[in-house]
Amino acid sequence: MSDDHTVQVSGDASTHTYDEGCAERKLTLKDLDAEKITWCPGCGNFGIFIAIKKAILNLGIDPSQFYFVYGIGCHGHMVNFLDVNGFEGLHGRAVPVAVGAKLANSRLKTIVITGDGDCLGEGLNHFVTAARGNQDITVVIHDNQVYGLTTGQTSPTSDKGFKSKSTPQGVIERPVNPLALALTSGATFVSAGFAGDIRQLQTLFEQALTHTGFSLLNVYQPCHTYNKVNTYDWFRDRVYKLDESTHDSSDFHNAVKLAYDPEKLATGVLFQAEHPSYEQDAKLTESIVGKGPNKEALGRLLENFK
Ligand SMILES: Cc1ncc(C[n+]2csc(CCOP(=O)(O)OP(=O)(O)O)c2C)c(N)n1
Ligand SMILES: [Mg+2]
Repeated sequence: MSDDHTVQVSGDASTHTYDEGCAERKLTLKDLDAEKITWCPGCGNFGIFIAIKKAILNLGIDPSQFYFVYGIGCHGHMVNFLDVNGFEGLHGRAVPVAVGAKLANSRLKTIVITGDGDCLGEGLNHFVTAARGNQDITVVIHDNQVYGLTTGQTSPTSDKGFKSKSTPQGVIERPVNPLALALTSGATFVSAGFAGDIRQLQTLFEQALTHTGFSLLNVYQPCHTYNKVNTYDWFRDRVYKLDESTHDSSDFHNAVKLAYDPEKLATGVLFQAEHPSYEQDAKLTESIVGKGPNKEALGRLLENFK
């Protein structure tokens, strides 16, 4: 440990320091592994998982400063695989749990790992409300266009006409567009990545985490087992990277246009804006964790019940 209490953390390619004030330790990708992974071979979840672990090491932030909240689904099984503080609650309720955790302990980097079904079906209202509030959380949607864990029903992002065991004649509704929904709900960082491009995903995750306010990383993710249409090849034919030197991420209307491109899937940061987060606007940026109860205020409250 050096004089200024910095601790060496080594990623697989580089070394970083962070302020922890405890014994020296070196972290590697393996240190972030918990239980044996049970996702199907070829699942897009692997790419997202590796990108997130690499980002944690690369950012050089003590893993104890992250708080992951998981939805219910194959994606949510990451709670068992990533050895970082986490909580898995009710289906569709990951976003409000994360919002509550962030309000209670504003120091935490609070991340939601959710699915297209969890976030945009069961949890849709929470997603919109948190984006409207510009709550300071990062939402990663594992968008495999199917309900994976329950063995392949249609999800809110399944394309019109998609045939599954729940829609044998094809989906009638048109899909929810997560990017456009986030943009029009007030999200201040809206990005998209592809589970087959770990390097770009890592960068996007790091950018989303360092943004103040509501950030979305929507990941185009093949489900090798239950979605035989939106495969790695299908995505590779459609995804392209936004050119950072020419793309103006402050142009809201252009971002909406990109989100609705019927042919191609833009990846990168579609939109980013600086606005006060909910916590900043409501002056709730001081963590209440570790403070203990305000006995005076509590006493006044209890007086009302005498
Ligand atoms: C209230 C409730 N409704 C339904 C279920 C059943 N269920 C579990 S996972 C799931 C689908 C998850 O789909 P998605 O969020 O896309 O995750 P994936 O498995 O594709 O990663 C459903 C419907 C549940 N557990 N709880
Ligand atoms: Mg899904």
